[in-house]
Amino acid sequence: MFCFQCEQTAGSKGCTKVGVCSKSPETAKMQDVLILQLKGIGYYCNELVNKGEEICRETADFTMEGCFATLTNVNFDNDRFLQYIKKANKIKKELIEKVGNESAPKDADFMAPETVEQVLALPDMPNLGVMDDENLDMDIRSLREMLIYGLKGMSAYAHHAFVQGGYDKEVVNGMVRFLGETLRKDITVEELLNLNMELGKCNFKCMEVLDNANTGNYGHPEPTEMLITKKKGPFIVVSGHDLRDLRELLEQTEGKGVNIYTHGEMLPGCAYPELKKHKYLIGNFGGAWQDQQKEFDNLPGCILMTSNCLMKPRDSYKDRLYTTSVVGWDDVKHIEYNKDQPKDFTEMINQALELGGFKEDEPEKRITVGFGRNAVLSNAGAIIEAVKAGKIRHFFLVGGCDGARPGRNYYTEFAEQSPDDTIILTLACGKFRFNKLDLGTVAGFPKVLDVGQCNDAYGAIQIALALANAFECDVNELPLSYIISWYEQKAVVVLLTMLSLGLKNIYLGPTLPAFVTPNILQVLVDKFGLRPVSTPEKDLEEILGKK
Ligand code: FSO
Ligand code: SF4
Repeated sequence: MFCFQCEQTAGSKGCTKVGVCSKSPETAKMQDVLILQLKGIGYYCNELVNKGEEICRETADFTMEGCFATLTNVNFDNDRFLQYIKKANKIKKELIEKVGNESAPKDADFMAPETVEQVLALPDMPNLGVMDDENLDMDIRSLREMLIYGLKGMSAYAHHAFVQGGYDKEVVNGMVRFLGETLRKDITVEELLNLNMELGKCNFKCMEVLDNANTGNYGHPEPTEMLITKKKGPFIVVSGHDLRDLRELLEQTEGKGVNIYTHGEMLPGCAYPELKKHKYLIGNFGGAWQDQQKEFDNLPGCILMTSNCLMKPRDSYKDRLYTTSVVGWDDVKHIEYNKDQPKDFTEMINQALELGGFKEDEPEKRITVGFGRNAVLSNAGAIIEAVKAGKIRHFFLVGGCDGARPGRNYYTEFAEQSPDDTIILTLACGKFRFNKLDLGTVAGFPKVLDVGQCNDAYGAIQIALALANAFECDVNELPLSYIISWYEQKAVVVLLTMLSLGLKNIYLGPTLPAFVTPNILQVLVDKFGLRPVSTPEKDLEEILGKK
């Protein structure tokens, strides 16, 4: 196996024996095969679009779901991958019948064998996996993989949008075109750079569609105080990003005496009016994803993983863990997706009741969440005045993924050391590094404003654009800096979106992606002012000293 798609990749070079994330070489092979199939599907779908025809909904759904399943910490179940591989064969066959195979690039028409053993026995071949072709220029490989990882990230957002009624043709057409382009052998660095930027723009649209689906279904997040301590009684912990799953679970637990805690990236779900109206959505349990094995150990309740990040489950809670949607782990109970019907959570609810839950209440602690774009911009007048009066000197968007590697204390220290007249906007699970610290208020606002999940980068960008408009300046002239932490592929596509929108001087950490070669890094530095984080002291001085 060779995988270097995430930040924790072995030795900052690549996982070759087993994934640091626990991905086995077998699962890695299944994923490589599926990705190769999806590249071909992308190519034929794009041909269909070029002929003026539409991609059918089933193919679009499948492409997003298949790609999402290969994202870090999502699916580790080889049998589930085999199902995807078989379906990919079927879809591709139909597509070839429709559009023909005359000018297809090599391996677009690749059909995979249909048993796990046969897939695993496939020899190394061109186009399969990252190191498919020894002679490929490393900068081309770097940008091609960046495009593929970005596509995995966008597929996750598209999938979340699709299941909530947010289907968008522009996003689907972009997805298949970019997938198909990754098969081209004659592609240049320049073309790949442009494709990455186009993907960034396409993902902005995708995040907008998801934002509209979320706010359309559940209303705009509003500042809400959430409990972060345990309450007596049976409970279910819901993790991941899928708000539809949270809603369906809340509807099905109504009146049953089961408390619902959000976990990880589900935390912002507590702030949506149509979700928080359920009074037994009582709070948030635990911290970021990398703490789950410790936090779930012997948990007297059930856990539902609706998307990433899933870690290898310990035996002490494997029997009470449930996956749904694209998530999977061998021997862990899986709740099937019902296209038009709610999922059936009965077994999990009954098990939570049997387990009995926490025995007593912990002393209460609360944090405030729910500063989505609407909540922040409804205070735009007061914010602008506070900036003009010198009460707010600078904004920092400190957001992105958390992770297990040392060095992520940077983000905690950055938040702690940021001066008292600065505000921190935050999003995604990186916020758990500092969102429970009491950092006080600035000009009447909490110092830390939680904008939401990683996909709410859309909302954060809207806030920046609205402020630039109000101050009648370019967005890069705002007193606003981006301090981004990355871990998996959604962070890659969000970064591409920020770059494609012309946002400059982004600080990226805790380490730079292994898939970015020195030459490509230099392009990103020269063109976009992208820079690695150094120390909080130095970076704060550099940023604030400049102003
Ligand atoms: Fe975190 Fe995991 Fe949202 Fe990521 S839970 S690391 S960027 O999957 O998706 O922030
Ligand atoms: Fe390694 Fe990350 Fe790939 Fe897992 S997803 S195999 S940790 S690079």
